[in-house]
Amino acid sequence: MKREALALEVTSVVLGASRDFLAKEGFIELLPVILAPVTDPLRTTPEWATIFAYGRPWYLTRSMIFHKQAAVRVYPKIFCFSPNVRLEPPERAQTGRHLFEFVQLDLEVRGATREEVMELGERLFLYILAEVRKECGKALEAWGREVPEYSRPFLRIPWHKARQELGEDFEAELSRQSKTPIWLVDFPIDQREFYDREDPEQPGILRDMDLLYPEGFGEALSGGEREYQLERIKARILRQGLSLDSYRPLLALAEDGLSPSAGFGIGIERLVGFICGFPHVAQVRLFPRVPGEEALL
Ligand code: ASN
Repeated sequence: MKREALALEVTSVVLGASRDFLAKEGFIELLPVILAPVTDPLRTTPEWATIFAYGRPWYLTRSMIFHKQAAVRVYPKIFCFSPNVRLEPPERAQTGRHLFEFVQLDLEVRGATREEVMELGERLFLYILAEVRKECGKALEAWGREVPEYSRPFLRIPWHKARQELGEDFEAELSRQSKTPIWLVDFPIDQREFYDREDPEQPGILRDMDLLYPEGFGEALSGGEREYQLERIKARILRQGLSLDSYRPLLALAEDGLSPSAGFGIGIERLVGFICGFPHVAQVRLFPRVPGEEALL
C-alpha cells in the first residue's frame, strides 16, 4: 500500500474510533467553528489569520477553547474535530510537528477536574490504538511499524521537576527518553494561556497538562481546567499584557455565568503520524499546509 493510502486509512479509523468511544462516554459532537470574533491567544504563534467582513475582523479559529467553554453551558460533554489555522513561522516547517492548518479533536467536560479528563484521555488514546491495531495492524506491519501497546495510568511529572532534571530542552528530551506516553503537569502560570486555571492551592501553578508521545514524537495532547470566574479571567488577561477589549465576547459570557470545566485537544495529524511512525506530520495529510511552503492543491 502507498504511504498516502495508509495514512488515509489510519486517519479514518482514528476518527471513527474517537467518535465511537466518546459517544459511549456520553459526549455529543459539535460542528466546527471556522471564523470567530475571538479565538485562542496562543502566545507562541504571534501571527493571526484574519478576514474582514461586515465591517469587522474575523479570526480563523486557532482553537475552539472559548466555544468549548460556551458549549458546556448547553451540554455537559462535548467534542469537535476542529480545523485550526495557526500561522506558524516558516522556521517551524522542519520540526516535523507543525502544519499551519491542522485538525484537533477538542473536547470539554462541565464540572470535571484535570485528573478526570486525564483519565479519559488515557482511555481514549488506548482505545484508538486498539482499534487501529485491529483495523490497520497488518498494513502497518507491512510498512514496518507495529502499533505500540501501553498500560495506564501513564507516568506524570511536574513541569519544574522535568526542567530541573533534564534542562532547557526537557520536553523534547522527555519524549525522546520515554518508552511510554508521559504526562507533564503543573505548568508555571506564565508559560501558558490565560484560560488555564491557576491552582488555588499552589499559586503560580496551573491545573493543566500535556501528554507527550514516546520515541521523540513530542506533544500529543494539551489541556487542563479552565478559569471561569469573571474577575479571575480579567486578572489573567491583564497579567498576560492583553487587552480586555479584545476578549469582550468571552467576558460577556463569563458575566452571564460560565461553568467550571476541563478538557483537552489532541492533534489528529500528530496522532496519526505517531501511529504510523512518520517523521513529518505533512505525510499524514493529502493536502498538507507546511509553514512557509507552497502547496500544489
Ligand atoms: N485544545 C486546547 C485545550 O483544550 C487548547 C489549544 O489548542 N491551544 O486546552
